[in-house]
Amino acid sequence: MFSLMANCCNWLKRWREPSRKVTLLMVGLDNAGKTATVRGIQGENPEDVAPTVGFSKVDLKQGKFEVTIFDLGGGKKIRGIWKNYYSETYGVVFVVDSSDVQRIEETKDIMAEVLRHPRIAGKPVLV
Ligand SMILES: Nc1nc2c(ncn2[C@@H]2O[C@H](COP(=O)(O)OP(=O)(O)OP(=O)(O)O)[C@@H](O)[C@H]2O)c(=O)[nH]1
Ligand SMILES: [Mg+2]
Repeated sequence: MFSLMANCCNWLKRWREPSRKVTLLMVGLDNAGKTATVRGIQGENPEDVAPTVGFSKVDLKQGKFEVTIFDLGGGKKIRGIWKNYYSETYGVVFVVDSSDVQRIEETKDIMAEVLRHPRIAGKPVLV
């Protein structure tokens, strides 16, 4: 009985907790599949996506979390903006097109650059 009450109290406590805001970044080379992945997460069709010029922002609710995903353009000329988002992000999703073997070296270099950035080092990373 006591354990049932304790469980109910814990559940009520969690239910009353305010939602937590989490910001995540999607990075990776152009054409890697970042936008397609975000679309998949949203339950949308991941095909026929255009290259991202700048960024696109997506807000999702996942349980108690209000998640904001910044899907950043991966083109060479756009990568310079990535660092502007590093300080506010909780973690990074680095999307790799493993079938694009010709650009694996470039992927490795860019990933290393992101991971050693002082505002990213030590934060959660999903590849
Ligand atoms: N078959 C297949 N196609 C994919 C997959 N992921 C992405 N694509 C396709 O690959 C192309 C590029 O995907 P995007 O999601 O636009 O790539 P991106 O990383 O957002 O590229 P930028 O916005 O330019 O940085 C699109 O035509 C997608 O439909 C996948 O897992 N399988
Ligand atoms: Mg994109």
